Formats: sequence, C-alpha cells, structure tokens
Amino acid sequence: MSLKEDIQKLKQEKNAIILAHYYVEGDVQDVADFVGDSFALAKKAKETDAQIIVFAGVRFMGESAKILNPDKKVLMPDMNADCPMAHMAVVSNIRKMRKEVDDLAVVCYVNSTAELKTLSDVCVTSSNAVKIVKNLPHKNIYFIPDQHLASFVKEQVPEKNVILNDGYCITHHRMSKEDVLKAKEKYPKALVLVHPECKKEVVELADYAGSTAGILQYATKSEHTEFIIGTEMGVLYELKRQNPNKKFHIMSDKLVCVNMKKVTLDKLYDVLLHEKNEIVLDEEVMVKAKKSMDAMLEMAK
Ligand code: CIZ
Ligand code: SF4
Repeated sequence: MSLKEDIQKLKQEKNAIILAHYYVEGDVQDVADFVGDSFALAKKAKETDAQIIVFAGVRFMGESAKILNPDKKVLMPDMNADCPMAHMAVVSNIRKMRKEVDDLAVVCYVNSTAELKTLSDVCVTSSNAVKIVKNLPHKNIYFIPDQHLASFVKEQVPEKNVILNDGYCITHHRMSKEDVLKAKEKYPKALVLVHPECKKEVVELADYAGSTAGILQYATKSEHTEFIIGTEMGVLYELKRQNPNKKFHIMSDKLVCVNMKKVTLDKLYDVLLHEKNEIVLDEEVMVKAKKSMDAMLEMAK
C-alpha cells in the first residue's frame, strides 16, 4: 500500500479527520478531508464529529482548532511549523492601549498565538476582517498583529480609527512593487491577484486583493484566463485543480512559507499512528481565547 492509502486507512480506523491549509504541499492536500483557508478550516473544525483532528498547517491553526474543540485531540504533523507573525504583538502594548484609548476594540487576526487571542475582543481572518471591523460598535480599533492587513482594513473602513501594530508575515512581506512590475512585464495579459498580507505598494498595483478563498473564487468566476498570484505558492495547486484550462503564474519564487512546507506525508502518518504532537493549552487560556473566536464566528455570519 502507498503512504497515502495507509493514511486513509488509519484515518478511518481512528475516526480522524485531516484538515489542510492551501499553503501545504499538494500531496498533503491530497489526503485531506477538507482543504481551505484559516477561516473555513476553523469552521470545519467546529462542525466535525471526528475524535481526532490532524491539522496540516502551522501551530496557530492547530491551536484555533483546539480552542473550538476542547474535548478533541488535535495533532500537528510538525510542532516546529510555527508562524513568526503569530508572535508579533506585545502584551504590554495591548494593555497600555486599553488603558489609554477610549472606545477601543482589540481586533486580532487569527494568525496569532492563543495568548494574544485571550487579550482581544474579537478575532478576524482575511476573509471577514473588513465586515467585522465595520460592524463593531467601537470607534477605535487596535488591529494586531499584521500591519498590512490592518492597513488594508483601514482603507476599506475609513469611518473607523484603525491603529496599526508592527507585525508582518515574513512570506508576503518579501513582495515589493518591483516584483509586481516584473511579473506584469513578463505576463502582460494576466490579472494580478494578491493577499492583503502584502505591502500596500503591492496591493495598490493589484486587480484584486483578498483572502486565499477570495482569490480562488475570483479566478474561478472570472472570464479572464491568465493570472499572476501574489500569495504563498501552495495555493496554485487548488487554483489549477479547479481551473485546469486557466494559466497561473506565481508573482515571485520568494513566495514560499517555510513553515507550511515542514508538513509532510511521512510526518502526518507518524503523528496519526502514534497520536503524538498533541496541542495542549491551559484551560483558562482556552476559555478566554474561545470568546474572541466565537465572537468572530457570530459576527461573520
Ligand atoms: O498567510 C496565511 O497564513 C493565511 C493567509 C492564512 C489564512 O488562511 O488566512
Ligand atoms: Fe505565517 Fe505568513 Fe506563513 Fe501564513 S504565510 S503561516 S502568515 S509566515
């Protein structure tokens, strides 16, 4: 039997489900029960009846699945697959901001540690950040940790005072205006679709900016047949699968998230077999973080 078949068999025996992010390798996406962006995966994690969730993604995603399913086992193929941006907000700054700014909501991108979520009023993903910030009753919004998604939201919701933090995604942050122009020169007929984790100078040159799910939907519905993609290159696998007759070019070879690529089929099989690398969180952290995750799920409806 092949490794993929072994994984399928083990999954059934153990009543396990595999959730995979678009950014992991294609062969890992192949064994998943569901592939999606972090928002869709968080919702799936909440709906499942499976006893074990294997999360093919980075640590904050596994933590979010655990927060929404405290009674389930959440296993990570590689515990070192962690997102640097998830740690890029300072607890004392959040506390200071709460003291100093009236009528303030702390809005936390889900790409963040469980601890940061406990200090926030509501979580958001790139799919729902604009909608949620728009609908919050507060005038002032401290958006953590990503400065670029914050700046994208600020632009879309000018009626709010969105205060930026200095975090960023090390993968998307690598893209510059020059990378967009170079790609456009190479593929002049292609539309440019980017993730709002990219810098403002990149988003400004794009035909569309949105979450990975948004990019997929845009490319699939569009009458255009050629696209330059400004997000992690793993998403090309699903773009091509859904649109075999369209052409997709990655904006730059630098768009690789090394942490997502730590997830491999071998590791996935091993953690499922031995039920190891379980996400364990402090009870109080889980309860507090769940409040901001639940607030997101409610407000995004
Ligand atoms: O950069 C990431 O990790 C993204 C875009 C996650 C997600 O699906 O929102
Ligand atoms: Fe983190 Fe960026 Fe990798 Fe996403 S792509 S997991 S935000 S480093």
